[in-house]
Amino acid sequence: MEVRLRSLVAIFLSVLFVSLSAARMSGAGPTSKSDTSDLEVKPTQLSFKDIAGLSKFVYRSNNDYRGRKYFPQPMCGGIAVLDFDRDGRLDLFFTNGARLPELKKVDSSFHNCLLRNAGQGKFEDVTEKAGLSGVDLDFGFGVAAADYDNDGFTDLFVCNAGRNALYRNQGDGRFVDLTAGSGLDRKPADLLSVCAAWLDYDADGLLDLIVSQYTFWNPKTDVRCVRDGKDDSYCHPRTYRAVPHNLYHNLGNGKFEDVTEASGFSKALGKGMGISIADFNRDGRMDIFVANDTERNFFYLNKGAGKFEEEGLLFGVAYNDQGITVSGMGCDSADYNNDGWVDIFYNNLQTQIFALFKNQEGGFFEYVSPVSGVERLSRRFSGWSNGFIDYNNDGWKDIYSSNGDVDYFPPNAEQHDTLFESQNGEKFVDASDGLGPDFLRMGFQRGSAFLDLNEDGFLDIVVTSLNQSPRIMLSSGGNGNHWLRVQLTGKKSNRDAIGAEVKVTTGAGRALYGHVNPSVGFMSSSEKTLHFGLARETAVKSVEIRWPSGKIQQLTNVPADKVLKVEEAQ
Ligand SMILES: [Ca+2]
Ligand SMILES: [Ca+2]
Ligand SMILES: [Ca+2]
Ligand SMILES: [Ca+2]
Repeated sequence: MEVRLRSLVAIFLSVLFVSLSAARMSGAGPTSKSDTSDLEVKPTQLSFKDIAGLSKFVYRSNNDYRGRKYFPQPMCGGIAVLDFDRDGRLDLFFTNGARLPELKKVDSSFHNCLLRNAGQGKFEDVTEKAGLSGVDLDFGFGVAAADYDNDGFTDLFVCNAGRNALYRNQGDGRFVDLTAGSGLDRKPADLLSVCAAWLDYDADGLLDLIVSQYTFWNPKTDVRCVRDGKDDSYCHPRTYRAVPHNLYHNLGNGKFEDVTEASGFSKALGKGMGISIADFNRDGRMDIFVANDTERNFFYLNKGAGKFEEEGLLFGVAYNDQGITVSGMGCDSADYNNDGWVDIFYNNLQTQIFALFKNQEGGFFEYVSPVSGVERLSRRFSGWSNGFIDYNNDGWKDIYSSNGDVDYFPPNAEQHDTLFESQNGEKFVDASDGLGPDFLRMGFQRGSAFLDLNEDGFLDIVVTSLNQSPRIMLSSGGNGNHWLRVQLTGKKSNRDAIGAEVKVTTGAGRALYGHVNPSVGFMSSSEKTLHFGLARETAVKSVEIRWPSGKIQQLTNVPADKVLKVEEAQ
């Protein structure tokens, strides 16, 4: 009965949509000129509602800003999405800062936090039980979630000012810190690790790890900078030296080998922020993009046999179109124009222009911020985390950015998030204003992660903001568009299937592309499930999977509006 009612409602909505579209195309109807342009700018009216208040938890990102400024304070509040207890519901983990200059988590306001999803939009703080408060760590930044030992339980790697931490999920609700002796413990003192990403660069089925390093820093060597001769300010990054990023090869049995030197990573010195993983030139090997802060960006092309070559300059992603460096923050890689080639986005500070790079068939990237509208839309925002998400399920990936300036100087220090909606895979319009007051909350937004929290087929967003409660924003959904979500489990490939590529062909022949890469945005890990918006289509002709092992698997005639679970064929 209910199903029938829903179908009737769906039919009614489709008819309404078709009539509206027809009216718009013919120019008929009573709409004035401005009404029509409004319709064109915001064809859908989704909104986001913050449900964090439904749950009792004390976590707020705490960067300990109390007047005296310390260099890393603007970077606080990493997020990971993981189903740590495998009950089918996605849980949330947050990183946190430390007391300065002590550089210690002196009380619980600095603890990291694990929120267990109890269903019905409610979360339960299980940090203590899980052993994840991080009391023995210092100022935390990014977190990378993945099952590095292929036992079916998602593990965590947490980046810090001091030592980093590898937490193995024991499968009984507890995590154990297994960093000591793993090979991930040999980090030089004071090396500030910002982000990390898991990938299997040699396709041996074991997830390897890249860590973006920023510089050498500690509270004693922290440089004090002053603006206009009076106010303490965050120093320009040039105050600190650039360093190489680190690559670690997973040897199995909880051991990692630092292959920074052998892989070629040690040659490029940067100030690492976001990391993105994709096979950008489609040679079957996973490559790595790292956004650097005021240094050129790095594009590590995987040459096979454990070797990488940094070819950012050659591929056109090292600088912006004026050949200058910007404050690169978070980044994401996905195919936003549905041509089968993975593109790159990163954000940066106000006036610098967010960067959208269109992949020209694996040969080079074209800087399309000006022609796509991203230049005009991003000019007044300082962005940190971000991601390509098809929030309205029309089959075109939109661009989300978490915003807020580095420093606290007005005007335009506190900012709101933005969502640039893709019109046709080429042009973007700013849809932020229509997304509701929770989406538009002002502040210093930092980490972000995407997931379908309530499993309604519309992507939800979790965002941290400096010294504020995080927002857990549910999408209203309900615009009548259809979707398909694809959940992959590797057998020969890494169990998380990180690096797997999926091509969805709809009934009408439209091709959509995605690849598994939880390292999205800044300091954060999003869900691993791939999400495809199908617009008005209800049928998928085929789903083609290219596993990291190289195996190809195809499914045909897949129904829409469901999660398709696929295990790698043996
Ligand atoms: Ca595991
Ligand atoms: Ca490997
Ligand atoms: Ca879209
Ligand atoms: Ca949802």
